[in-house]
Amino acid sequence: MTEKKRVFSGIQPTGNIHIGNYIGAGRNYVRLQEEYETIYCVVDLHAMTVPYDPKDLREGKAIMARMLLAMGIDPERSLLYHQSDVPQHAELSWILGTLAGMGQLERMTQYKEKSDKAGQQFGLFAYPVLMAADILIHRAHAVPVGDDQTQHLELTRDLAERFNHRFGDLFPVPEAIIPEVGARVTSLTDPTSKMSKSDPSPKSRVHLTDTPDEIASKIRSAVTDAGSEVVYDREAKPGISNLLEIFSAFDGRSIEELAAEYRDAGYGIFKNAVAEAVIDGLRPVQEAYASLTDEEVHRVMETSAEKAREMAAGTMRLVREAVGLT
Ligand code: ATP
Ligand code: LTN
Repeated sequence: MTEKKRVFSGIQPTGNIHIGNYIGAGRNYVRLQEEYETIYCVVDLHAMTVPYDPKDLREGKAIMARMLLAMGIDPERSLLYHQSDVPQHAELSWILGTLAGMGQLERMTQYKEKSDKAGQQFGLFAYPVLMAADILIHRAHAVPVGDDQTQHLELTRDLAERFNHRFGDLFPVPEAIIPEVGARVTSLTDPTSKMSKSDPSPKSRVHLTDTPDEIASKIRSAVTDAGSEVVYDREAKPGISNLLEIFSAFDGRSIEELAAEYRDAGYGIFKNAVAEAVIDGLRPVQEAYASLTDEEVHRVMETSAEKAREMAAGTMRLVREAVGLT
């Protein structure tokens, strides 16, 4: 029997998860369980790199864990745990930090964007190194993420190669798994910028916990483009194109098919159809979310963390040996 390849991904417990996170990353977490050995992590240490309130972090962790299970992460097939429960992530991060170049870290787009708001602190600067450690501690082969994480994945690959070259082949060089449709869902109020948890306007995004009325109202008021035809053209029609991507992600039909069907329907009818697809697509997730108990969620997180610690300790034994610590 050939061994299954391993997938790892992380998601921050900051703010309320939105359909961009779901389409860009979360849905792939669920799908990949069919084919890969899958490990998912609520990256609470990463969430501390921007100003936050400890109470919100505690709540955010519980909500995110519950939401990931509601989406369909199956504890029989996947590990799902909180990053800080497995101390080897931080330990490996230190070692990888000795291989990371300052210049490369200074060029990280996310660092440049977030340090404007969060201040220039070391945690935010070192963020991508910790992300590399998350992936490499499990010697993962593939990492499902949205488009915005490509640069961080590139750094992870560089660090893996640098480590292997210097200390001997230990890490697979991981590939990003980026969806063809929905890798960069954009804001409903500004279709040229990314849909983001940190956007001050809640109307800019649909949360997975929004009621059907809220979803319909946000999609109906989404900023659209001049003209009246429903066509897919990211440059000329960013608003309509974004809605077509969201529609296709939830409905399952291709963008071409949907654009052909709604071409002359008018924006109003088109938006109602998009809203309906999102409401229907989120219903099972919302039902599962409501029916999970805190105890169930807690149990999964604890059991998985225990297994993840064992696996991570195995990698650290090899790393310590390779770098000369033992
Ligand atoms: P923020 O937008 O506040 O920076 P975030 O939502 O990007 O936060 P995470 O929660 O860590 O940060 O993202 C989880 C996953 O969702 C990542 O794989 C990321 O690439 C993906 N993702 C985030 N926003 C989008 C988006 N608008 N479209 C597609 N994928 C996205
Ligand atoms: N940086 C990612 C979250 C993240 C991650 C990871 C993703 C932290 N560690 C490991 C994949 C693999 C983000 O901001 N979305």
